[in-house]
Order: sequence, then structure tokens, then C-alpha cells
Amino acid sequence: MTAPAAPVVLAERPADGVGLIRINRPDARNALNLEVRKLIATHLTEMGDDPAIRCIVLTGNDKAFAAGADIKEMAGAGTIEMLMRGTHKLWRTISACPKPVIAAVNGFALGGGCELAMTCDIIIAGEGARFGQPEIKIGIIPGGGGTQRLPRAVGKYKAMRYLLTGDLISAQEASDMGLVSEIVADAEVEKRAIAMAQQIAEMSPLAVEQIKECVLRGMDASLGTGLALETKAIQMLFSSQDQKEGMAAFIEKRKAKFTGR
Ligand code: CO8
Repeated sequence: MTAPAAPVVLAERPADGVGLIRINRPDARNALNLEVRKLIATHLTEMGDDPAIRCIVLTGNDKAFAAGADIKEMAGAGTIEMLMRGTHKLWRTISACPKPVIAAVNGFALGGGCELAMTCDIIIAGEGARFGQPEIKIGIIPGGGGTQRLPRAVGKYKAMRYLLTGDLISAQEASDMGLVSEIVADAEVEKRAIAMAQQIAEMSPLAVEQIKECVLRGMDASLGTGLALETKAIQMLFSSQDQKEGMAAFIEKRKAKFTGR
């Protein structure tokens, strides 16, 4: 009898306050088929609702974060079938997650994989990571936000250069143009992402959530609207116990203990 196949997405709790979602289709370079997309969305929703988790890491394996949407699964699909699959909802699940999501990227983050990383809030990449939007080479365009998020991250001219040629982007180039938060040795990527997630998990979850909301909503708004949102958010935090605890801890020269109240 053959052993049951491992789930294509695994959910783990590597440290206090930290959830980790691991894409697990090594034979297909972690290509994002429908099952993977649905499971990522399910785990993210559950972790987003779980008060014991304050920051989430999304990762793949040493060869691939994700090599894009599953080309074999969509090669024969028509318009209505693509519509019915509703895969665009996955991306909304991530940006709608109130908690920060850190992409820990080793190997290839291509097409939908690059878009998945860009939907996260922080990107930690290994030195050997390769990003890119190669859809142009297979006769389509990015469909998970690449034509919108890449120019917002790196500017029009770099984005056009990579979207129109499909050339891969080295970790160093990605970092230089603002697509990566931090580069570390390949073997350190997951460890570093978990350590950063733990650091964030120790902050006030109320303040963390407000920062994510202000940054994401502010990027879609005018400066004036974004600043007004920020002002309301900081004023609101003065009703929290975490604000009182954080400032008292500073004055008493001790480490603050935040409860999210
Ligand atoms: N889809 C399906 N299978 C894949 C994919 C993929 N994206 N990427 C790799 N695989 C499979 C290969 O077919 C191969 O399978 P098999 O062993 O059965 O032949 C296996 O993974 C290993 O791949 P390689 O032998 O090619 O491995 P290499 O290490 O030599 O190369 C690469 C790795 C560079 C990642 C290469 O596989 C590659 O170029 N992959 C395709 C990358 C790509 O074009 N990505 C974009 C896909 S399209 C997309 O993401 C658009 C999103 C649109 C969303 C629409 C929503 C509405």
C-alpha cells in the first residue's frame, strides 16, 4: 500500500505568535494549482482569525517559492472556466489578512509566485532567489496583480523592462530596485523570516494591524486621505491598554508586555 500523499500546503507554528504556511509541491516547482491556492487562502483565513497568531510567514522550499500558476492546469481552459475558478480571490485573502504576512523566498518566485510574494507585506529573499513575470513568454500577461504591484514597487521603467521581456530578476537586482525587504544567505531565509515574525509578534497587535491598514489603504489614496487615516489610527490607539503599557514600560526601563487590548 502506498503512503498517502503529503498535503500540497502545510500549516505550522514554528514559534510563539507565529504561523507558517509552506507550499509543498516540490515536483512541480511549487506551481500554484487550484488546490494550493485554496489551501493557502484557508490557512491564511484561519491564522488571521486566531488570536494566538500575530504574524505569518509564507514560504516554499529550497528550489522554489512558487514557479507561477500551474501552466498544465490552465493550458486548455477557456474564458468562462478561468472566471469560474475565481483564483483572483486568493490575492484578496492575503491583502485582507489583518496580520502581517512575510514571504520567505528561496529559488524561483515567478509569475503568480512573484505576485504572491508581492501581495505579502515583507519579502525576505535568499541570495540565489530569482524573481520575474515571465508570462509574456507563454502568450499571456500577469493575472495576479503583477502589472499593478510591480510598477508600484519598483517604478514604471524597471517594471516595463521586466514585464515586457520576461527576464528573470536576481535577488540583488530585486533588492536594489525595492522589490525585496532583505537578502540573506539561502540557508538562513526561513530562520530570518521566523525571527522577524517573532519580533513583530511581540509588538502590540493593535498597532501592528493599524500600520498594515494605514500603509495598504494609504497607497491607494491621496496623501491627504492617507495622513488623515493615520491620524485617526494613532488617536484611536490612545484608548488601548497596549499604549499605556508601552509608554509605562519605557519610563520604568523594562520590556513591554502587549496583550492586544
Ligand atoms: N506550471 C506547471 N508545472 C511547472 C511550472 C508551472 N508554472 N513550473 C515548473 N513546472 C514543472 C515542470 O513542468 C517540470 O515538471 P516535469 O518534471 O513533469 O517535466 C517540473 O516542474 C520541474 O520543472 P523544470 O524541469 O522546468 O525545472 P527547472 O529547475 O529546470 O526550471 C523553472 C525551473 C525556471 C521555474 C521552469 O520550470 C519554468 O520556467 N517554469 C515556468 C515559469 C512560468 O512561466 N511561470 C508563469 C506561469 S503563468 C502565471 O503564473 C500567470 C498567473 C496568471 C493567474 C491568472 C489568474 C486569473
